[in-house]
Amino acid sequence: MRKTGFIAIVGLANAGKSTLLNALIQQKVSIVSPKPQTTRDSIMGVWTDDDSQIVFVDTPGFLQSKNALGDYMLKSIDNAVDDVDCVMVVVDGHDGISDREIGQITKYTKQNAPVVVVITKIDISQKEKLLPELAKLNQINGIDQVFCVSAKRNNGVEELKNALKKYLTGTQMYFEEDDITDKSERYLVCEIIREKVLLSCEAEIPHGIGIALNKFAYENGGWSIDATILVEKASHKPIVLGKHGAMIKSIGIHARESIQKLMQSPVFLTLWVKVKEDWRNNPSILNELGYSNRKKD
Ligand SMILES: Nc1nc2c(ncn2[C@@H]2O[C@H](COP(=O)(O)OP(=O)(O)O)[C@@H](O)[C@H]2O)c(=O)[nH]1
Ligand SMILES: [Mg+2]
Repeated sequence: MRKTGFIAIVGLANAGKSTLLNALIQQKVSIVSPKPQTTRDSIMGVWTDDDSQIVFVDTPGFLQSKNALGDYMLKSIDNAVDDVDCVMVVVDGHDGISDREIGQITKYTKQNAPVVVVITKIDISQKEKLLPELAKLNQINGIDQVFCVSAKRNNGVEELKNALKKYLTGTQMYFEEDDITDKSERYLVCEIIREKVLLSCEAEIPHGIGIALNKFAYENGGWSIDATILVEKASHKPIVLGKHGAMIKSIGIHARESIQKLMQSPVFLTLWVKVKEDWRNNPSILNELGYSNRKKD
């Protein structure tokens, strides 16, 4: 019988949580970009092998909520750390450990689940700087283990995964053996498109974009997908479109490539850009895009 359980992945925005999740399960389920607030919702990544099933719950980074979407993101962190077998706090080793992180880690050590700290990005961290940072963790009582990894280079990730198995307390399988996430294909398709917009457009478009799927159908030997990129301000639309439509074309090419990989069949992708002012405070649009404030059951 396999040991099973849930492990929450928490930490500051941009710490490297989603990259670590993808490395742990050896599949890309959570999108990654250099921009903070790339992950909006808790997303589960599932690892199943001969002796265990680990359900990792990736979360948006800790943030100062400024709108209804921010409230939703914070709520999804609380829901994720509620009732897990272990809380894994991810820290960017290259940035050093901030007081805010020390505070968060201390808070988690006072809750029920064991706390593990993972220092990541050691591929770009200097050893001399890392050691004093590690010393800061020694001051905190109740951290069960500390690991140093590079998720990007896949260094130390297998060792981490094996070490995490000891925290699993269940025996019930939560997912099928070949499941990799709790999210639907429709959700992953929208996330891929959002990732490509974040990666393509520079700082001008911070995080105010949403993706609405108008069509998702298998026809004529491939997936026919039609999606709208929602922007918050009229001035953002020409940025996403680019000069003579060059930007949206490039977003489309990259998105199609990744979606084809996900769906394992040809993809016909049509993208639109629409201005929806202040959509991040509009309950009906938030709901339509899947950011509804449901409680974990
Ligand atoms: N060099 C390096 N960069 C990383 C590593 N892990 C994540 N990153 C980068 O850090 C940025 C934020 O990563 P992401 O996983 O989205 O962070 P999240 O906001 O915590 O989920 C991205 O540009 C990643 O490519 C790592 O191990 N090494
Ligand atoms: Mg993330």
